Amino acid sequence: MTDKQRFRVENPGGGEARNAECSHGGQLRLHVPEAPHRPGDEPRFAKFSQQPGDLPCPRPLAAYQELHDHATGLVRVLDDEGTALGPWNPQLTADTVRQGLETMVRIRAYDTRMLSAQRQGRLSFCLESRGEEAVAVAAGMALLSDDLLFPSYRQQGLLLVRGLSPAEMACQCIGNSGDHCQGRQMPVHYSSKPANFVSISSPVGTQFPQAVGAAMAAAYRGERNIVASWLGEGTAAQGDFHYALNFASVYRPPVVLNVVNNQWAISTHCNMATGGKTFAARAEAYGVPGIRVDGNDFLAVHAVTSWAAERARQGGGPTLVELLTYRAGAHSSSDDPRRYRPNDEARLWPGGDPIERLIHHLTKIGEWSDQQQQDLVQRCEQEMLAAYKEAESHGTLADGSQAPPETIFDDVYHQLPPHLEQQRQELCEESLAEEGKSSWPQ
Ligand SMILES: Cc1ncc(C[n+]2csc(CCOP(=O)(O)OP(=O)(O)O)c2C)c(N)n1
Repeated sequence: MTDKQRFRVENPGGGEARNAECSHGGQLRLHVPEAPHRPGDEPRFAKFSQQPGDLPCPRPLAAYQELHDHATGLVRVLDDEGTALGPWNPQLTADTVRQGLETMVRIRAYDTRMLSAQRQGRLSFCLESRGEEAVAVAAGMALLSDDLLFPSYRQQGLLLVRGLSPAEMACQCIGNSGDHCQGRQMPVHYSSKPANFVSISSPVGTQFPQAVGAAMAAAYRGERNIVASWLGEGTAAQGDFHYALNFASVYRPPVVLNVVNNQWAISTHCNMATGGKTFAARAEAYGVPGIRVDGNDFLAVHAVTSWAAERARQGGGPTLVELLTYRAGAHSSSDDPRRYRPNDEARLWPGGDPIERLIHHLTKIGEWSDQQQQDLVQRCEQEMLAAYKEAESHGTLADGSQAPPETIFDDVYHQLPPHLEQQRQELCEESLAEEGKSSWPQ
């Protein structure tokens, strides 16, 4: 081809700009974002330019246009000195804030215990929420217990807020007889009907349209509960995000849609998931209010969730919330982040650590001490050790504990069709022949 031209691939992260061939005339351009830091680089994060008090707290039924600055800016309550300031301060009692701190420390201790069990070969897989505990715990505390939750796999803190026992959660990860799904779900795909916590699904993003649909149903039936859902910023590049926002924009159901922007989707940096300014700003295109909040500021997350929930309860419809945070742990127990990002990124994140920030705040107002913190950490570690031991009393990976094969048909159909009933019978006969080899309680 004689008219083949070369086009330029912009690479704002530095390094060699890549060239590619095209068969058109002229200089075409393709923008391929690079992560700002890779292993060996010195991370340079800009400090948050927004301060607590910079953004007003609008009335719950404000027009979405009134939240333009909230969608592009950052709602904060705790300043760098640990003082709670500004109109978004939720004015929580010291007891409530201490309860938030305790739940965040408990979930971190749970995650740590599960990772250690996985490393010892006692679990096949697990996934931490380290560094972003405030996202789930503060939101969970701001919502009502009837509100229906459609989380992603990193909001296990919601389960502790809703009173699930860590032993029950650990049984789910082991997939033993104490797991109400009887090992038929992947580890960390928790679900709990009493907690109104809908099962996590493996294909990321499906929960957003489901949550919008559930909120539409709640409004249609005249129920009182609202719905909340969470997904990661990487997942916000999926079609499901936009399907959900479109339905939310048309029917205005009572739903709080949260994008947890923790900077990384496994090894893919968040700048690969949006070419726009912020994730929250996408809401404006749908005529929905968008709010960007410091996700490591427990008080700000509580306040923004309360605001969005109140708007939904008053008939104002959906809100899109972007929680700016940092995934301090690995993506999962199968991931090694040292291969794609600098080791000290988490330490240098301008939003700090949510637990440290709340300790700082409580200490500053005279409601917490070093001794209380030490006691709390010790208590939580002991609790999680005991919970794990209790979970293992229902079966472990090592003892070959597995539900009998014929149970794959349980809880699937209200009435099993005849051909599957026949298959079940055949499996039962095989299981009988194997009797005595299984440690699963019959
Ligand atoms: C539809 C689909 N595509 C890909 C995957 C594989 N996968 C699992 S988690 C993940 C990264 C998601 O990142 P993000 O949405 O930012 O959430 P985070 O893990 O950071 O909380 C990917 C690609 C999947 N489970 N489902």
